[in-house]
This record gives sequence, C-alpha cells and structure tokens, in this order.
Amino acid sequence: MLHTYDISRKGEALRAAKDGAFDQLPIFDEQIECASREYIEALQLEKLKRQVKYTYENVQYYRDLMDQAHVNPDDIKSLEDVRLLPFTDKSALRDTYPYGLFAVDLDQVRELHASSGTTGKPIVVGYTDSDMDVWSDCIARLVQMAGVMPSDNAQMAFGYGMFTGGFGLHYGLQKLGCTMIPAGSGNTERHIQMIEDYGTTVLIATPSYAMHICEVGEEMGYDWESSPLRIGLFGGEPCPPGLKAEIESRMHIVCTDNYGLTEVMGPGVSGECLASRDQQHIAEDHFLWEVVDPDTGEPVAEGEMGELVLTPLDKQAIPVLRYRTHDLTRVTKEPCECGRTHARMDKVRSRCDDMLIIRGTNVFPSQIEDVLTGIEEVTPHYHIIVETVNGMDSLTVQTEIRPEAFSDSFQEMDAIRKKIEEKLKGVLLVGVKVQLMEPGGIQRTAGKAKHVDDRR
Ligand code: DLL
Repeated sequence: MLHTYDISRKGEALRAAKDGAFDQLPIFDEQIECASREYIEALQLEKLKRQVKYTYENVQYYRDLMDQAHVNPDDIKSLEDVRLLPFTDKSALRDTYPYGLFAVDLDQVRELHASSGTTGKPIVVGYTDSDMDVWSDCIARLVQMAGVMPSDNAQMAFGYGMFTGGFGLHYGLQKLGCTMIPAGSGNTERHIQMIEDYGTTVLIATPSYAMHICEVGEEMGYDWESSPLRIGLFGGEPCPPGLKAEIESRMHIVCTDNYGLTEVMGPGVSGECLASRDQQHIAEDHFLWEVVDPDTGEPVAEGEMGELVLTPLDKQAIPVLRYRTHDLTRVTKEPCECGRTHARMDKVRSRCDDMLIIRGTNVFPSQIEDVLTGIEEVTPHYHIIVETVNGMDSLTVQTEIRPEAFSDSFQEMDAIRKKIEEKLKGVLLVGVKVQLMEPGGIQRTAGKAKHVDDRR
C-alpha cells in the first residue's frame, strides 16, 4: 500500500543530493565530508586532545572528576583513550544548574537554550559565537544531504522557544541561503495556508506533527500532490520508517530525519542522506561517538546495538565529555553510496530509559509501533497506558482506526481489535488490551508526541 516517493518528481536538486553531485551543493567541504577514515580519525584525535585540555582547565566540575579518576589531559594519546574519561549524564547538568558546566563567562554567550525533560530542573546550555557557527554549519550540511538548496522557502513548524529545534534549523537553513518562514509550531490550518500562499518548498517538523499537518490538509481538501512542498525535514523524536513512507506518499514529498540533543548542541549531530535513507551520517569532525553497553558502559563490538555516547569536539560555552545519550543505535563506518564517508548511525527508535517492564517482560514502545504500522486498518497515531490493576501490571494500547476501515458493525471492529491484540502478544510476549479509537481519537501535538502514560 505504501510506496516511497519517486525522487525525480519535484526538482533537480534532489537528484543532485541523491547522486552525490557535490559540485552543485553551495556549502560543501569535500575534504571533510568525503575524508578518508585516517584523516577523520587524525582530526578527531587532535581535537579531542585540545577539547579535554580546554575542559579540564575551564570547568571545575570536570577538573575534580578527572583528578579523582587520576586522569590528566596529557593521558589522551589515542582515540581509545577517551575511555579513560568519566561519563557525563543529564544529572551533571541538573546538579550544576544553571551555569555550573559553563567554560566561559556569560558575556561571551550569545544564546541560551534549555530542555525541560519530564522531571526536575531543566538543563541549560549556551553557545558562543564559534558554537553558533559550528551549529549552523552542521545544520546546513545535513539539510543539503536532504536536497535543500538556497532557492528553497523553508517553513518552520518546530517551536521557537528554549527548544533547540526551532532556532537550530532556522540558523542553518538561513546560512545556506534559504528564505525562512518562521511560522512556529501549532495553528495547523494556517501552516497549510502558508505553504500554498508563500510557495513553501521545505517543511520542518516533528514527524508526528507533519502527519497531523498532512491529515488536516486532506480534511481541508488541500491537494498535496500539486502543492509546492517537496521536502520534509524531521527530527526531535523517532520517525519509524512506516510513518515516513506514509507521509512521503500522502504529501508527495521526500522526508529525511535528523538527530541531536540539547546537551551536545541540539539538532545537527547527524542527518540522513538520500542514499542511505534510514541511517544518518554523524558529523564526525565535530563529534566523537562511542556505542556502549548501557548496563556496563563497556564498548560493544563494531556495528552492534548499544547506547550512543557523544563527545562534542568543538564546543566552547559548555563542553561535555562522553555524554550518555540513553539513545539506542548502532553505527557503521561502511562507505555510503552518496560518497560521504562519515559514519552512519541507525535511526534512533528507542532509548534505554523508555523500556517498560510489564510483569517482568521488557517492552519497548518501538516494538508496539512496529506492529501497529504493519496493520493497514489503523493510523500511525497511538497511545500506551500502563497501570496497576489488582496488583498486576496492565498494558493498554489505544490505536486509531482509519476512516476507510471504520464501520458501525461491532463484529467487524472487534475482529480488527482481536487481530491487533494477537499480533502484539506474539511480538511482546505479554498480554495487551487494545482499544480502538475513532478516527481523530488520539490527541495530536504540535511538538514531540508523548506516546506513553505510565501510571504505576
Ligand atoms: O530534540 C534536538 C533536535 C531538535 C533534534 C530538532 C532534531 C531536530 P532534545 O529536546 O534535547 O533535543 O531531545 C533530545 O530527542 O536524546 C532523542 O531521544 C530524541 N531525538 C531527537 N532527534 C531524534 C531523531 C532535540 N531524529 C532527544 N530520532 C534525543 C529519534 C530523536 N529520536
């Protein structure tokens, strides 16, 4: 039923991005993006040594930690020596809130951003002029991978607040030369009107909000096929391949996904090229990556799944060492068809801390998502409720029936419900209650979708 959008349809630039026609890309440094592994690693080592020294000398928190661990910046002689350094966790930023990890005076900081998370104090990060430059370069690089050109009109549907998504993408797209349309998140009908009136060619949104924009457009009778829109830039939350394919097919656009997190910069850490599709090139000249076993912190074998750990190599305002992202992925250094050589990480589908333990069995929301996207009668919108009933864990999955599959017949709806329950039980190995909701019955959000309500 779903098909991937035919790349040749809306514009030559996409073909250039896909075929690696690098001479057509306005901001492209072949020496960096297509560097040999030896070159990349030598650059990383040089930057790592400098960054560890800088951090040690300018952040008391790290100086204390390294002294306690008897590690000196001079001990860093190879990339593997990064393992001598302590990990950093979100708690380090919370405990030193707001400026305890800053390495520069506030008068050198041009901008602050923050991430609230679900509990406790927010974490605050800052950017010097140089950090802002690196940030916008990283974004310009990844949007070009998606086929964005200076002639594009880019409409922002991320929020412009303390969230790094809005301003981060804004600066990078503007640096590339695009016309920015800073609509911000929410007011979905207005987004669609603006796409039509302003000739928007690129939409930046979370994938769940892009899906909602798509649906609202269809309800308004908007013809996506003849709309000027040609590219969707997604990020900020997992984008399951099924959801991406559905958006591409219904909105007649090409979508790529980019990944990042506030603590190490915001968006810009990695981005998907049009050749690899469900993987993302890590900006290896700016980030040293490791993949570790989330339980032991030890490195996993190359190409194995584990927790991504990042050390930004150029950050000045708030350097962090070995940041544990809690995001699960695997990384390959295999050459990419697009010609870029930077390692590629699999799309992040889950975090080690979003695992639910249901009656002793480990369940990831992404497993539920995968089952649901394989069932043609339901939409990609879902909600998971976990609660304690009579002293036992109870898992309920609410999913939304597609309008074309909706029927007044109880038997028909019940058969679909039972089919989903059986499929979920087969994958998760625990009993699940499924509630079929009417079309539109699951709440939409303009930012990151919240799928899990754990009431235990
Ligand atoms: O979400 C930064 C960002 C904004 C990235 C816009 C891309 C586009 P935070 O709010 O700090 O920063 O949330 C970071 O969101 O650790 C992941 O768990 C998740 N995340 C971000 N991008 C992706 C993605 C921004 N493309 C946390 N796929 C990260 C999967 C993602 N998860």
